Amino acid sequence: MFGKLKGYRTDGNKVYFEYEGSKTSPVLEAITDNIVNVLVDYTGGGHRTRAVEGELGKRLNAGKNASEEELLTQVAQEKSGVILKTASLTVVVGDDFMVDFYDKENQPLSLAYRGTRNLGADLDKASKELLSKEGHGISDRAADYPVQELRALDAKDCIYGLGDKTGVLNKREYEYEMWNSDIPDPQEDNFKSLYKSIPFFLLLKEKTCCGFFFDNHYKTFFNLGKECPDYLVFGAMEGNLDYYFIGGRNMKEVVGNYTFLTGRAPMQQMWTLGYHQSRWGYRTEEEIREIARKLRDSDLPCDCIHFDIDYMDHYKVFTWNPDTYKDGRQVISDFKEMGIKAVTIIDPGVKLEKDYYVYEEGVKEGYFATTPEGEIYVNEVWPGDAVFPDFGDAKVRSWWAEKQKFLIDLGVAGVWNDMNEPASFRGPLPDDVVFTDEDQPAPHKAIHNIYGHNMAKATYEGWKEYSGKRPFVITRACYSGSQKYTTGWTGDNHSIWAHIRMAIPQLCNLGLSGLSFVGTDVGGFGSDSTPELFARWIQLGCFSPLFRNHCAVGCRMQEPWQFGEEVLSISRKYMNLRYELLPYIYDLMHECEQTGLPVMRPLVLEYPEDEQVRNRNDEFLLGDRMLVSPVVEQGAREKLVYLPEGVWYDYWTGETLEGGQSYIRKAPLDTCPIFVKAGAVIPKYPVRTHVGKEKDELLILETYPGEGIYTHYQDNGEDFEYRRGAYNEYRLINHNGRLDMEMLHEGYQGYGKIEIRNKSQK
Ligand code: MIG
Repeated sequence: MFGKLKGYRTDGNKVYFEYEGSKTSPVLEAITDNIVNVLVDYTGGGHRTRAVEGELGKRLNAGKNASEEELLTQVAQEKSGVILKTASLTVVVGDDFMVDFYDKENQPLSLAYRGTRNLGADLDKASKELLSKEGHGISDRAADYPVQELRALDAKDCIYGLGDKTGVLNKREYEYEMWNSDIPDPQEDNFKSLYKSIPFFLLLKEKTCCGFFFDNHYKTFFNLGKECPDYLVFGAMEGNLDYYFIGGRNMKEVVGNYTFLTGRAPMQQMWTLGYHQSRWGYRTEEEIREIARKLRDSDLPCDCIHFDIDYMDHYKVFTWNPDTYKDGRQVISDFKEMGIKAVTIIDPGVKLEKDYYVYEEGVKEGYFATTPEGEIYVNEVWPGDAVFPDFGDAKVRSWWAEKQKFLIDLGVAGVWNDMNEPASFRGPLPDDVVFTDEDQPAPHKAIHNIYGHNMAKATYEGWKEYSGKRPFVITRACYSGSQKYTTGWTGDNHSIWAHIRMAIPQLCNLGLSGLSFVGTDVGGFGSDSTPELFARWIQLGCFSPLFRNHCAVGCRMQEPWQFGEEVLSISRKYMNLRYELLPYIYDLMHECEQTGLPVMRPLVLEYPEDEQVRNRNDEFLLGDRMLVSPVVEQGAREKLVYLPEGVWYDYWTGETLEGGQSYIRKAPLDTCPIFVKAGAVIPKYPVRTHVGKEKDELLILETYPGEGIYTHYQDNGEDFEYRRGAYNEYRLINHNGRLDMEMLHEGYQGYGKIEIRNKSQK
């Protein structure tokens, strides 16, 4: 539809193209050496990015050159088209706005698709009606989206990322939509969307890797070789074609560059890495106190109990139920004595009730979304009729930020944001409900996918300002870039084997999508767990960045002691192991803040050239040196484990195993197979009931035979002092168990004692 390329002009790092068949001039802009933005400004509004923030985001949204540096080393017309070069990329732009990306060795990273579109045949209306009588949902034939981009696929290409989607790790051959959705049915592989919209994917070819971030927060579509094996297509019904092509020398660098653009998850408080206990349906203060007592009496480590909607007065946010939970103050301070923090749930829906302060304040200031006629828009959620804060307005965000004081003053330690798709009981919010998108009104359909993002941002800003600590926010809905503000959990899974299996690719893809600090509801949210399923899920939870056991009211109770002695002791074993591994996981979070690399990694991220790992759904790496291969099949007492190249040690037996092959490993109910790479150093703490009990007295360094370098990070685990230099960094060089230690940075009190433990070779 663009036709022949007529000409181009440059403006700094931007190149505008003119086509015979199109009034809009597409623009390419080098953002860094490795990131090129492609914009076809159909709306005339330019960029409206909410994912890229800070100075970069401001410049993009203002239509200015994103970078002041000269990034384009060459722009020249040649036979094949206009050639743009940066220090790392070559881009060729030709007729019909075909854009090809190459690395600096001229290896193709991603080429435009030049063939015809294969839309296939559509069903006629009568057949559709007949099928729908028995309840078959017939999805529309892949629409010819007005905003779309087609990229060529080679036979071996794999695709990863896209946030929290269900199904397998490699998204090639599948189709997805980005539309934040709360669907209570058990999530299946064929679900097109879940709660989060992260329109970023990695395209891994045999030798190269690149990424595409389609920054359009209307509903967007991704068909990844399903429509036709020769191409992938992403598109939208509205908005702009506004995407970032992201290069890098390998998969890790592409993830790094995506998170450079959209931001990296900041350090969390150390205690947030501990075990969290939760349930919807701790109906009274007495019930929740009993849980805390039981945790301690059962000798289980725990740092936090979550207060679900039960604690609120008629589900009114920023209130406590005076009958069942009093005012919260006493229970929170008693928990504190026990080393247990309280995290409370906060939904966006504000109860429509005269004289309820949150409602009255919002009405007075005009903080709620309205109908196109200007009346406050009402739908139903837990409190009954409810209204929706307009988080896209900075004033509303400051108000919401200030509301957090209510919780902070009571001693609450963090906030869990739920229902922020936003979910609603009386049908979905209509497309035209009026919200704000920063500087202008915007219909619901334009802001839906960033509603959770904006709510999390408001919450984060409130906690940052008023608590003085690193804010701990957990969200259900979010968008690209939300990792700057919040951690996440994967929503309402079920206590079924299919869902413990799903957890691994889902968490791995979230990590590749920038949201590193994530977890599933351990044990499963809906349905009833079995002792065996729970034991296996605790093992997986032990290695998930966020380790929270949570389940739904009405389902089988799911605390570790509900399944008999054997499962209780298995739970204790893995919860204790989690506490031993805290400094290792903390180091990974520090690495994540620096580089954007996730804590929990699919094997393909570390070994992208190994074809054996490109479709590996049932194991993962914690960092780059610990491989976890959980059992996710009922009845299995063995596990087929694949180890990538190199030498590995069985964590439990010490046995040496040569990589590049598979092994059948014993996995009785109390064993989750774990392997550590030769030369590794794993920092550990002694087992403790909660973080902060014994303040960093002893550090254990577990060394594995071989050569390796490891950097260990230490700070106060609480606030932002580390950004002013209050941290230590130790460089540890492992020569077969002999450790050389060097201080790379010294800005915090050190350990009382450092103990080296050589794991010997068997
Ligand atoms: O639809 O607050 O995903 O974790 O326990 C129910 C009650 C609303 C959904 C969340 C779940 C939470 C539940 N909430």
